Amino acid sequence: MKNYKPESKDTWTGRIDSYDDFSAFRWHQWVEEIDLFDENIKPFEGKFAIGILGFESDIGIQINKGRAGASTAPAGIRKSLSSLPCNFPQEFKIYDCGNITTESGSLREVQTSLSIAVSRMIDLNLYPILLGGGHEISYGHYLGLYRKYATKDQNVGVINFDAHFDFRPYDIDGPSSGTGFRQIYDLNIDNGTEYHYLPIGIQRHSNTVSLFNFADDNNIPYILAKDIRNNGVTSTFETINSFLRKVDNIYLTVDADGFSSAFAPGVSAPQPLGLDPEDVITIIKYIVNTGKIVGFDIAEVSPRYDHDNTTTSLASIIIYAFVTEMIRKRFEL
Ligand SMILES: [Mn+2]
Repeated sequence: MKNYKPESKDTWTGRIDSYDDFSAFRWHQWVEEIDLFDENIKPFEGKFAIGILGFESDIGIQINKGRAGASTAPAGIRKSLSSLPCNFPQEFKIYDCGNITTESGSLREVQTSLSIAVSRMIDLNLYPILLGGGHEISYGHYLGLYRKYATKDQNVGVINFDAHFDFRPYDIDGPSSGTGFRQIYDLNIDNGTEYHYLPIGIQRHSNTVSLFNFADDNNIPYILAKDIRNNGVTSTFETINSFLRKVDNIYLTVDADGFSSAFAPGVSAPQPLGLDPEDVITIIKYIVNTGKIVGFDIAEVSPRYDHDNTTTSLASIIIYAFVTEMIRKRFEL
C-alpha cells in the first residue's frame, strides 16, 4: 500500500530480566511486528489485542507554519514503550502494525492511506493505538473509524486533549494540523451524521475569538485548562457526562501541547501553561470505563525539541495508562 511500511524486527529491544518468567517481561518482549497488508494475516480471535501504528508526518505542521519534528515521534515513543512492564494477562497481545509515511502524495493522500490502515486494523480485530505525527493524524484516524462505526443511528464523537480547537477553516491554505476537527465537522455534515466534539484543555490565549464563536454557534462544548486547574478535575465530569450521553463511539486524541511545557517540552507548539498529566490520566480512565472509545492516539510530540526524552516518556505513560485501563475493563480485572 502507498505510504505504508511495516516496522523492522529490531526496533523493539531493551533490558531482559528473564526469558521465561512473564511477570518479569517488558513490552519489547511481547510486541510482534506484522505487515497489515499481508494477505495471509487472519483476524485476531482472542479477547483483546492492540495494534500500534506510527504516523511519520510533519506535512500538516509545515502547512500550518509550525516547526517540524513530529515525524520522528513514533520511533521515539516506541523506544519509551519498550521498557514498560507487561502488567497484563498473557491473553493480551500487542502487534506493531508499522508506519504511515509521507513518501508520496499530498496531505490528503497520506490521510487516505492512514484511514485505510485504520480500517484494516479494525477488520483484523486490532484496537488502534496510533503514534503521531502532527495533529493532521486526526482526520485520517477518524476517517478510518468513521468508515467502520458510523451508521444511520451510530455516531462517532471526538474527545481531544489540546490547547487548541484545531477547527480552523481550510479554504485558504488547505487542510493542515490545525484544521482536523473542521474537516471532521464537514465530513459529518456532508453525510448527514451527527458531529460531536469535546476539546479539553483549551487556552484562551491560543485561540482566536472567531474559534470560540464557532464553538458557541455550533453548541460545541469545551473545557478550559484553567477551569481544571482552578476547580479540580471532578468539576469537568458534568460536561463530560453530558457529552458521553450523546455519543455512541468515541475517537480519543491527545495533543501533547495540551500539557504545560513543564511536562511536555518536546512539542511543535510549547505551552507555558497547560494540563497536568495526572488530571488527564484521571479523565482518560473515566472515559475508558464507558466502553465507547474505539480508537486512541497521541500527536504533536517533537523529539528534536525534547529534553532528556521527557515528552516521549510522558507519551508512553499516557498510552500505558490508557491501555492498562482498557485491559482492566476488557478482562474484567
Ligand atoms: Mn492539536
